[in-house]
Amino acid sequence: MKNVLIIGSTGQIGSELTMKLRSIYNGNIVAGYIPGAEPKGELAESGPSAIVDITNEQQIAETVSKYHIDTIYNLAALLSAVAEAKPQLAWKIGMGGLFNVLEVARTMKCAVFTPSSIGVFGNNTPKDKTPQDTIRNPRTMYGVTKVSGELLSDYYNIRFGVDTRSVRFPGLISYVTPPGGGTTDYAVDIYYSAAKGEKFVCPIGKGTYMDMMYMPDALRAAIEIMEADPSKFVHRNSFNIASMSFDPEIIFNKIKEYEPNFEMEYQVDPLRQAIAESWPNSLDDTCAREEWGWKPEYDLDTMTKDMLAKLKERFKK
Ligand code: AKB
Repeated sequence: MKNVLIIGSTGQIGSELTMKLRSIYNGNIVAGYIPGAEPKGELAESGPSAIVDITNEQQIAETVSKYHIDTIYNLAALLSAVAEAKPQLAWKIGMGGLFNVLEVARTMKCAVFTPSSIGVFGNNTPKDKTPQDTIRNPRTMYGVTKVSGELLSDYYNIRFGVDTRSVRFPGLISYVTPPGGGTTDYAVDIYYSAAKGEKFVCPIGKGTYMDMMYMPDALRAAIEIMEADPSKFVHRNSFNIASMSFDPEIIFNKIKEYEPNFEMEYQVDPLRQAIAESWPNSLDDTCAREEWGWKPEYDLDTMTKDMLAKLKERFKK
């Protein structure tokens, strides 16, 4: 049995991760949310939920105590583009929030998963097959909080023995909950346009490669790393994971194989473009494969078929 608190359960990965955890564990799988972002539908009906504002340590501790939580999934964060508009808030949630979670985990003996991101890398990082251990010098607030979060999580593991684990997520693609405020969001939005039969206006320039991943693989990564035997771990915070890398032309042409009339034009957003250019073209995920058996299941083709089928079904209704 496992009792899990998901902080940020109504966000892009949170809602799907909560449902997945409820389908595999029979303990308390608590959907933590902030007022104004309440769980709805199946997420609200299939298990307990609680108001957990990550900036409020007391609230986290009370929920951990009430539901006998042993694992916290800390998914609260502002994504890269929106964090540039609100850097102070991004720090408060990303770092202040993480500190609160780690303190509760230290005193109440919980394991902690906090996703990191390809955003930890910067302009001086090797771009292709970016290694696990390399230069992390982002110039975005999102990246700064993610690098600091990796360091703080490792510190709590080494200094206090808190079982902290993490993966560096690439852009996550899903037909369930849309992302908001990320640099990689275009790779989700493009499927929505294609499924609705609309022309797509792409904010990221031709030739800009970034790593992406289909949500089912991302959910598996988040669960499998927390279930892994840590005796083989050389790293903890945080592992490169990868499944596919493409630029806007490649995903557009892939969608056109299934939707021949699909059209796209470019209107590059300078903020997102600068962030995208500072991120790797592709990651080397050898350490995750060797240390806990990571292996992706989806590639661009299988993901595209599934995304288009699911979204077209939805828009038909
Ligand atoms: C973003 O674009 O900000 C996120 C990420 C890659 O971490 N999707």
